[in-house]
Amino acid sequence: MATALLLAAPAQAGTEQCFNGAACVWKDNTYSGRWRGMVNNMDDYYTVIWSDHVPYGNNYINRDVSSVRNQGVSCDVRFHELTGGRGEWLYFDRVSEGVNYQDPYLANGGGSSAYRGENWDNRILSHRFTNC
Ligand SMILES: [Ca+2]
Ligand SMILES: [Ca+2]
Repeated sequence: MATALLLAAPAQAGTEQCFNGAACVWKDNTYSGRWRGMVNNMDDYYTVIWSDHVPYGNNYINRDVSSVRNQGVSCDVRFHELTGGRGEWLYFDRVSEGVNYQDPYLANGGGSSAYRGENWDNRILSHRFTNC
């Protein structure tokens, strides 16, 4: 029954939440949990709220990112372990390149930088668009 199907449909989730031009981050693995899409460079995730923030508790991304996607249209992105684009980083191409543009599980590394093999779960604190 159509009405029941509509009511049962889950809220938009996963990579469909991400939008063109944005670097997207999720709190949990496999693009789930709280998320944020960002079209500008961000210096400090401790000061950036989740897109679906709720009016209680801690609304900030903090050091909680577990999966990422670069849906940048014209830029690649580097996710950094420290604020202000400092420290080690992971490199993701733009989604149009078809490979290396997202990772559902950062605990086993990801991206294409020299640090890709490290545990990146709950480690990212800033990002920089690059190669635009
Ligand atoms: Ca997390
Ligand atoms: Ca991974």
